[in-house]
Amino acid sequence: MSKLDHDSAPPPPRYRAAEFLTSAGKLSQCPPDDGWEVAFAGRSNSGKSSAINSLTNNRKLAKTSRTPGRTQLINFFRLSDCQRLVDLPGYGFARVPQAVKREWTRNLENYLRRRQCLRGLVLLMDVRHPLQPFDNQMLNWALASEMPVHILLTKADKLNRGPANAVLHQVEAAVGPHRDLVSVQLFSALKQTGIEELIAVLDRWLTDVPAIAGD
Ligand SMILES: Nc1nc2c(ncn2[C@@H]2O[C@H](COP(=O)(O)OP(=O)(O)OP(=O)(O)O)[C@@H](O)[C@H]2O)c(=O)[nH]1
Ligand SMILES: [Mg+2]
Repeated sequence: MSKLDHDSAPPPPRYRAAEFLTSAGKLSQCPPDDGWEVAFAGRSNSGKSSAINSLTNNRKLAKTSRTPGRTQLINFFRLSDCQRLVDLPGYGFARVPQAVKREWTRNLENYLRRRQCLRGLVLLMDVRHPLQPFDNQMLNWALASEMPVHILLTKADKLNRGPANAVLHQVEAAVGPHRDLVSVQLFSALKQTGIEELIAVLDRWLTDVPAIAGD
């Protein structure tokens, strides 16, 4: 896509119109690198597929599973001709063979490094186990490449309000120095809470027209 195509923003995305587009095992299998894309990343079992299903109000869209490591491919969901959601393979599941793990990591890194249309990363963490080593690795990568990150503290229904808010404040404090790039919220796919807050962030990213040097 030429720079001129970015001059006007697309309309607000219609999440409920989301459709499965394609799965990619590697970068070369991804859809054309144009328009606006937001990716959901996080440890295996953190609730990525469930969050996408809540957001799109479609329980069958992204496959969810009690068995970690269910989503092994990069899955693309189309919102419009120029806007997509991406369900990234979960990370950090011990029972997957080392060679397979290395391959996932390579594909994930390639996607994150090279995908020009990526406008932001939703980073999901189980509210009971926030900021694990992989989460910090993803955060550091995003900060280094100035990629905006929105942290979803998932499965908030597993904690009472007080303890859940305590985790929220703890994570907010940890990312505080990077407030310009990183935001945090509580989320529950089970109770359908936090969806409006998530949509507000995604609407912004999926319609953002980057300033073009020289304009
Ligand atoms: N209680 C509760 N369980 C949830 C919530 N979100 C997801 N789960 C459960 O957590 C498990 C994993 O959810 P998935 O959405 O498949 O997780 P994922 O991050 O896509 O996992 P991978 O595809 O393996 O990377 C499933 O059993 C879900 O039902 C939530 O908000 N509350
Ligand atoms: Mg999944």
